[in-house]
Amino acid sequence: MIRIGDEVAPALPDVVALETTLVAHGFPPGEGVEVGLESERQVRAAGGVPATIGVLDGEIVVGLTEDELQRFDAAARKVGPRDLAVAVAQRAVGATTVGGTLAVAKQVGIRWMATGGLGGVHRGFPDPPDVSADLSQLARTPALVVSSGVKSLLDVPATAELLESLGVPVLGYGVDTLPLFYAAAGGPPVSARVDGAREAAAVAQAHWELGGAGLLLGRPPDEPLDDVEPLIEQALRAAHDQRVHGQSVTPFVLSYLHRESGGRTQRANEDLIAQNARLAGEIAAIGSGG
Ligand code: PSU
Ligand code: MN
Repeated sequence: MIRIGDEVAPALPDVVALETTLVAHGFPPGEGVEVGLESERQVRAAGGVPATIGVLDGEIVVGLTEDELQRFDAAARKVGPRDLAVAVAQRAVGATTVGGTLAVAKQVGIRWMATGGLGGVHRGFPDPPDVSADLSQLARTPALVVSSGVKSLLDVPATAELLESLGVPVLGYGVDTLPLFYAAAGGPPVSARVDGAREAAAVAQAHWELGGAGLLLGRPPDEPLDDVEPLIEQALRAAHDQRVHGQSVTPFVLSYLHRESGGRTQRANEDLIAQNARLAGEIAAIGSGG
């Protein structure tokens, strides 16, 4: 049921898992694929081996080819941990979220992943009681996820609290607070700061030796946007007024922001995804004992 690419199988300790939801649903039509390919290039440049993961033709593919990746467009199903089996059985094109990708990584033994921003507790909890399955899957998967923290359209302090409850270390990459996706400053405190890829890899290895599972490493974007919050509030209001809910909220809000910011959030999002992929590649190369 799981097909592992030729390049991926022999290199598992160095492999960085990449997701397909951001390819299919995180950017305007046609643009997500380039973001995914750039992430792969960044992982390679840093000495790691990328494995972009998704569901295709009744199989879970670990290490999609470029041609295969082209099939992950807006028509793809968004696939979290609960949706993997159904997507396989129904032969859907399934774009895996962070949670969906981690569930696959767990099965095949991949220890590293990169994304833009982790999902979490949506603002307004418990009405609706919308909490991303990224969190529960991270809590049960021995892998380190590099991201620009938690997406700031969420309730980031509540998400940080829940990660503590779940026993997930929240590390800051050279910072003491969790990055806020587009913004670097103003987030809740991290559980520990690490300075450099080597220290991040050492903490992850120690956590796994102690029977721990997932870790989050928050890397602040190199060129943060600090003025997006009013637009986020506007986007969330629009989502509410248009009765957008469940899995559609995040893609709706991201595309609203990309459009209404004149492309600024889109460029920032592309850049931070590439930066996170590079760092994950660096950590994977070190973490495997290099
Ligand atoms: N990071 C981005 N863009 C995205 C995502 C992450 O820069 O679109 C995706 C990831 O796949 C993450 C998902 O798992 O958003 C969270 O969706 P939800 O809130 O519905 O769980
Ligand atoms: Mn949700």
